[in-house]
Amino acid sequence: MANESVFKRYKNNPIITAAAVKRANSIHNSAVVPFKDGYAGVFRVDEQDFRFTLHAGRSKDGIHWKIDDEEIKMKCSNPDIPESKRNYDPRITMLDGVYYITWCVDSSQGPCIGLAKTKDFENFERMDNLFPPANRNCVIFPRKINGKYAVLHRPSDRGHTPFGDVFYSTSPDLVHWGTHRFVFGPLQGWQSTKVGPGPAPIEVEDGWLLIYHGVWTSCNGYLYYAGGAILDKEKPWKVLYRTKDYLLAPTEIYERVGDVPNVVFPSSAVVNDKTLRLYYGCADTCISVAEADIDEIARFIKTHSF
Ligand code: BMA
Repeated sequence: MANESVFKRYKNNPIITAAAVKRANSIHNSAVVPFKDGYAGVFRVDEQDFRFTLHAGRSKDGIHWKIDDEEIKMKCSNPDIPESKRNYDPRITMLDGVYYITWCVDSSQGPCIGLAKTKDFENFERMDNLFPPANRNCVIFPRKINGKYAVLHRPSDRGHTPFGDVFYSTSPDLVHWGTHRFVFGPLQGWQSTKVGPGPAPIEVEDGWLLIYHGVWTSCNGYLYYAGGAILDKEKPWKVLYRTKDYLLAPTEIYERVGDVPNVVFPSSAVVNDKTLRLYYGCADTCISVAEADIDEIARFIKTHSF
């Protein structure tokens, strides 16, 4: 089949633009979860003074959103937790009724991983940073694995560098992290510069379905794509399948044109019945969704694997 595509974009993309938030320059790579009888989210807003801030939002249908104009003010009871200069690219995972947010914190020493929790998307409590610099992406698995909290993350990135590999780490308490395992790094083509985990992995029959971003360097700069992998259920650092072909590429005008052109940045996924709805940032400017049957995604990954 020519130009085979598993994901179908929503016809009214982009679903969220800077118009949704006062003082926003752009709103993009953001995290959404089912919440009560609708959805809630933590959104990356790049403000008009170019501070990057996190804002809470709510929606009945996951498409039409009410996003707070004010940034989230996190309670922080530990004065030793370093202040964050910029906050961006959040992911959310729900564990036992608590929503954990991981995101990239720009510290004086470089990008590192912040951690916070909420039960209601109104009160947020900042926890200790999950990893020190340099680390730019992190997402928590939706259940403990072998009795431990587990994450996928992407250390080794001081700015735009030609290296950036995905690692797996575990913790007994979300504070102390160890048993670090290399999962995968860049490979030829659209994922040859760097890769990073996207939405929280989803448990499927064959393992953990991970949607990730891959970056290619053209003579005109970086291009961001979405790919997929299936990781072993008990040893998720073992990659069972990984896409040679991308799942989603920047092809639409709103993905091609914006503050950073040619970017699709997958950051959260919601599954309803068998349909996976992917939320992704477009050209560092706005947010779109695309949907696919979850079995079809798994089949595509398996049949288009290295
Ligand atoms: C990455 C991150 C993302 C961004 C992408 C493209 O390094 O900073 O937030 O979408 O670059 O600019």
